[in-house]
Amino acid sequence: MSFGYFDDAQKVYVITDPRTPATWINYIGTIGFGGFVDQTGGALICKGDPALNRIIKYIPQLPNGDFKGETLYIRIKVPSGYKVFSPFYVPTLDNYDRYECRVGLGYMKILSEFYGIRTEAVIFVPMNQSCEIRDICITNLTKEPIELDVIPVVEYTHFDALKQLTNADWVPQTMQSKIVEEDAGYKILTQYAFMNKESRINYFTSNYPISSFESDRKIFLGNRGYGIWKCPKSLYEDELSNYEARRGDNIGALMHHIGILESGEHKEIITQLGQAASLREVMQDIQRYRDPAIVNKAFIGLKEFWENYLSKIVVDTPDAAMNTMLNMHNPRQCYITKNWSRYLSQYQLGFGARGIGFRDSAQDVMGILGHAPEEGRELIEMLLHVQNRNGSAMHQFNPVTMEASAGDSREMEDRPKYYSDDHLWIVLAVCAYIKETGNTAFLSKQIPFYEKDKEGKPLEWGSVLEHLKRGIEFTKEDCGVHGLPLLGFADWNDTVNLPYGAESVFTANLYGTALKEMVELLRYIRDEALAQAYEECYVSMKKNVNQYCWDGKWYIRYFDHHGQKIGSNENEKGKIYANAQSWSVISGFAPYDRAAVALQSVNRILNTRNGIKLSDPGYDGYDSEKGGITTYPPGAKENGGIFLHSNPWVMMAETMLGNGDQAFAYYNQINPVLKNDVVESYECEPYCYPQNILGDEHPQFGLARNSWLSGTASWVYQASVKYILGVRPNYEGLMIDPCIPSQWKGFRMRKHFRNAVFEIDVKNPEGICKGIKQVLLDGKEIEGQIIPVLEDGKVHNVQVIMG
Ligand code: IFM
Repeated sequence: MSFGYFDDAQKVYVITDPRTPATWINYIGTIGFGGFVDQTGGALICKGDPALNRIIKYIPQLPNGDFKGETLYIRIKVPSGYKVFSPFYVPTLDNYDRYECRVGLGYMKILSEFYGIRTEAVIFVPMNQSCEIRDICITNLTKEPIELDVIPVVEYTHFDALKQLTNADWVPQTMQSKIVEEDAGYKILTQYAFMNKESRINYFTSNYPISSFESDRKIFLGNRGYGIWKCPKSLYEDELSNYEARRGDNIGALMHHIGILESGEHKEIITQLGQAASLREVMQDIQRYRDPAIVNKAFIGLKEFWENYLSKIVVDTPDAAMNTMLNMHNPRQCYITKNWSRYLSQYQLGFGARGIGFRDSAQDVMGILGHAPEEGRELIEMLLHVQNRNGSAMHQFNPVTMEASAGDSREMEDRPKYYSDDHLWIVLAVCAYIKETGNTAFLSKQIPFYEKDKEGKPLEWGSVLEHLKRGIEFTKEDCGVHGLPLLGFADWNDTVNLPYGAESVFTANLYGTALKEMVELLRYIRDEALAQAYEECYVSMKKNVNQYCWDGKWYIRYFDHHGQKIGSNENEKGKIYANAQSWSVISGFAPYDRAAVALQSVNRILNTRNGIKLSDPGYDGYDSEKGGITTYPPGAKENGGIFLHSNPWVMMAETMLGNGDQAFAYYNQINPVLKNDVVESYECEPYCYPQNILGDEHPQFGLARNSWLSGTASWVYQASVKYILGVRPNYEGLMIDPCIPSQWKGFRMRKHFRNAVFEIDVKNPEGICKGIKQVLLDGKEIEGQIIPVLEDGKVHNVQVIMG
């Protein structure tokens, strides 16, 4: 059973039933102002900081049919009074004749038909603006005139999202609303807000006369506080109470008497929900966005932004589901994760929960470099600001205050206070940025380290290159008894938290990969001495990994603080971990025969029809020495679940061994597009990757959770574009190195690269997975597989013959 379909031509996914198995969302705006909107029009909106400047209240844990954040009521005048319904289905849950929610690029468009009324609402945030627009068009589809009222409603939250849930006295005593009447007869319902200890104004208004309003939830719902959102008592009165709340649960409800809509007639109502330092500051904008033509222009501006973003890489492969993902949904998700890190989703609800994660964003950024490299650089710079002088990095931070924290390691007193991997990811991100842009000057840019003096001034600055070197040095000096990097609080796998002294095979491989990248970079910028020194570090870590970590059929994952192996055939549980296999291939540490055997073990033991499990078998019961991983039942999340983030690493490893058929099979089995028809058991959105799917040890095998903000987006995008399709930026040019399914006759890609556009046409006449016989650039054969940097602003033709 499906709940919608992909319309690639219109660049939307169309949800056709509002009762999706889980709430399905889309992001609007940016972290500057925005949030997400669900398929029933519910919304969570914040400005600058989802934790400390939340605007409307969205509690994802409530049942799907409950009001969340924002809705719209329409009421039809009938002889006995009013018939009230929501054209968004929630919260009135009426029977609808037609419903469609178009999940677009930065917008939601909900079209519904109830009781002969068609409502079309386009919900978006204009580029660089601090207001959410709902452009609502209401049409009478019946043959009779209908008299109706339109009542949009928002429910505010306290600005501190956590306090809203933990302090039920102070919070309601701070909530205050006021109505402001404009000269032109419009009204603006305002609500006090605060950001960074300064007072602000939330505002809710429309382009239509407001006859009355409500700002108190209790009065709106009625029945002395026992009213419900499904049928708010006050909507059965002619007018709302016009109450300006000075405490309590604040809402904004605006009564619009549309009057009589003749058969076929329509009316357009535009609502604005925004925040500003003062109304005066935004009055011009408020007035502008009352004009449908200006709103339409803003919507076109948003469309143009996305079209430009997506146009940088366009593919045409023999696989329709891959094309659907690569030409829209996957790069869109990369941009969303780049913007929101792990700061705001249905699953992550602000700083303290996660904020911007250092390792997360360093990986996310690599997913957008082909589309928006300079936005990527800005994020890289931000991350470097929270790198410590010793080279390690703060685990997460608030991008507004740049206040950072050591993440979950704060909470376990007896565990190390750093993560062994964070700082190494940034090496990969910086190298990827320079390969994409050629901007080696970036290496000299001075950026402060995190530590500050009493006045808040940085204690030390260093060039970007110096930051990278400190990261490498940190790991080099922080090794345990087997010469492998110490685990710290954790490595990429947040949930294995072993006491001090444990070593990480994953971090050893990540360090090896970072060293490989540094050697290549240093040779390019002609620092041969350091390149050689790093090469020696690489060789020595490779030796340790192969000497101590090969378990016969795969690599082990950790040594614990007693020197015992974890991820070994000797263990009863957690015998094998995927990352130790994929990354020993990616780092180049595994010799070919071991690499092949390790990947076969992954296939034999960890692969399922829904994706590759992170480890097997799952631990069954809490073990305080291992930590978080053992809090999950077997088959969930990191404990034997299908942790999607790690699947593309296996795909990449397979391409490195030339196994295009296997790499693509792994790609396909997690492609959300292909879940569209089985989505009832999968549950999450079929248009973006989730973080995890329950594994085959779990009774709900195949159920997905934690969609949108996951490193899966960036890595599947990289695995598919750079490794399966094999078009990879390099310092010298664009490497063409496909590793595709042998059945493919070829594929095409259009890629913008360093101020030129390349139309790449790959042909596979011999039905192989990997290998290049000939490359023609604008009709002339070139030597090797690297298209040189042309930077001439022109379109070039590249013909590639595999063989
Ligand atoms: O690597 C982490 C990530 O930083 C946050 N989510 C879970 C992943 C695996 O533990």
